[in-house]
Amino acid sequence: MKKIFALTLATVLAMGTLAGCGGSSSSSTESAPADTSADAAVETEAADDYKLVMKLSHVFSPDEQLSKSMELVAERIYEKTNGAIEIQCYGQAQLATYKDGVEQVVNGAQFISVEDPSYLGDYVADFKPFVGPMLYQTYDEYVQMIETDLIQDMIKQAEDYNIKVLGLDYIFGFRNVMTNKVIESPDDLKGMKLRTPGSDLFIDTINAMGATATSLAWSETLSAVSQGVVDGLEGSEFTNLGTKCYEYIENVAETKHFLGTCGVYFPLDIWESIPAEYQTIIAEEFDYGGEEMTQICTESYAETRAELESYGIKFNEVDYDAFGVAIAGVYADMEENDGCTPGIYEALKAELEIIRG
Ligand code: X3X
Repeated sequence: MKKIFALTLATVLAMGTLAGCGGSSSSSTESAPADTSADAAVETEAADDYKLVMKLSHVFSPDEQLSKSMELVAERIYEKTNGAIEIQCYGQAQLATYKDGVEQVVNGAQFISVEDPSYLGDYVADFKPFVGPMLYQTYDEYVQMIETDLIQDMIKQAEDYNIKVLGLDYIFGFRNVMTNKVIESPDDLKGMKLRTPGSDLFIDTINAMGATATSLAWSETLSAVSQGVVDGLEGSEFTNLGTKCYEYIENVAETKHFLGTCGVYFPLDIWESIPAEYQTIIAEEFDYGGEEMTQICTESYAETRAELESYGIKFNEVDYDAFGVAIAGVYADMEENDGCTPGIYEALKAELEIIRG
């Protein structure tokens, strides 16, 4: 296919004009301007023997949808580029993850980081409130929020730190509190140590909710629960089932304090070196992969919850308003101390009002 494209392009170039097939870099909303230079042919010919290998890193286990979705996206990209773009997926923190993973991207390693968007907050502060506590009531609200100018502008700002955001909606369910006692209000969390990922947003939020946040890598988490180092953790039902949390805890308090989601972060300097036709394929497949994963998790939630209940997990509602009051200070604190744009929380809520209609 590429050969035909190259011959066609060479023919058109020989005719002097190249109308309307400049391709589009997914880093902008408009198509890139048509390139009528001879380089276009050279660039496309270069694509014939072009080869790029990237390592993709995340913390999820093979049984979790995120692992499966990343493998699917990598396979599709490999096939559609005839092997020119090879993405090797490494789960369960075999490579750098969390803050360290995002740092690899910033430093321009041949590395793709798949992490919670709050880790982008170390570079563009407003990504923290964007995924802040108790903001979203549905997956769809979050997906629509991503498309707002407010968030698209943050995505553009991330490029100043060499981060090309290729997706933000690898959603794996709302995160709830998982313990061995019934939690209904912030008072019930007093004196309890809960494991969180090492994201400042998570640590600040769990502390505000009444517990003492203890940040641990996922790989250390369940042993810490079983040894009593922590009293519980927070995470989604998909995490619960996919990593067998149900063998260590029996109560899930439905705080829905975070939407569990991951973004895909690609080094911009490497991105810009990739031929446009391959950029388009990569961007489209990661975009589709997030949509597909969100759909799979939406459709399988009831079955996942039922299976957890069959293993003895007991779900309970919580005093949602009391937790809402408890976490309100997290947003104020982000604006006062974390360099977030003053009024960003109000701006996010205003966007949500429009989305909710
Ligand atoms: O950065 C990506 C997620 O925030 C990871 O969350 P974490 O460390 O609670 O892991 C979730 C599990 O599903 C991983 O198996």
